[in-house]
Amino acid sequence: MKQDTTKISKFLSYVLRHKPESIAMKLDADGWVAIDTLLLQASRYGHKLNRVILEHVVETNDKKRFTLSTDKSMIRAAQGHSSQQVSMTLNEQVPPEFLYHGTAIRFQGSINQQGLIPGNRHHVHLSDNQQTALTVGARHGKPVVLIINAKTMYEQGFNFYLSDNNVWLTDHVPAKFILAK
Ligand code: HQG
Repeated sequence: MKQDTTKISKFLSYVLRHKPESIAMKLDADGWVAIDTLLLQASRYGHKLNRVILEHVVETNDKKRFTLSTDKSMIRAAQGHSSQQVSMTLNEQVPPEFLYHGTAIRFQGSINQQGLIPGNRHHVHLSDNQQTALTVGARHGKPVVLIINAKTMYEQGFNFYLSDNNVWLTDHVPAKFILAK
């Protein structure tokens, strides 16, 4: 069951963040799609999925990656989009004094030069705690946690956004705002 839910979660991330067109589906600009449409298109493309399983995956997802609309008729990915169909209205917030970014030690030289850049995603992803950042960094190799002077950035005009699942997002973190731990 755990394996199945992980597989479905990965499928949902793929179609709701990156490639809705892979199952001939369209997202609206805020990333939403009707669950009925998703279920229909998923089954047309050979993915076994129904509403009960979908809601189970959404509820049990370790990082709350997916959000249901209040009436449970729509679904979207909370963050992490690369699809050009999506330009989400972001929830702008004042950040805490420090935010954290976990990365691999081998990226540090390049980060010191360029700062943090979004790569394939729409934003740089930051966490409000070091443990989460460490886990995020470990996905890429031997991890290091970078401390970001978020408050100072904010005071200098950088915008910060908080996703549905509490990931902090910003466009770019210039190197001068990064302190290595
Ligand atoms: C690195 C997962 C070289 C950056 C996680 C990271 C998170 C640079 C990698 C979410 C760089 C991009 C995001 C530079 C940044 N030079 N490397 N100038 N600037 N990088 O996966 O932050 O499972 O796109 O440090 O839990 O690791 O998708 O971003 O190592 O919340 O829900 O480039 O993805 O959540 O990697 O992870 P990623 P991320 P999900």
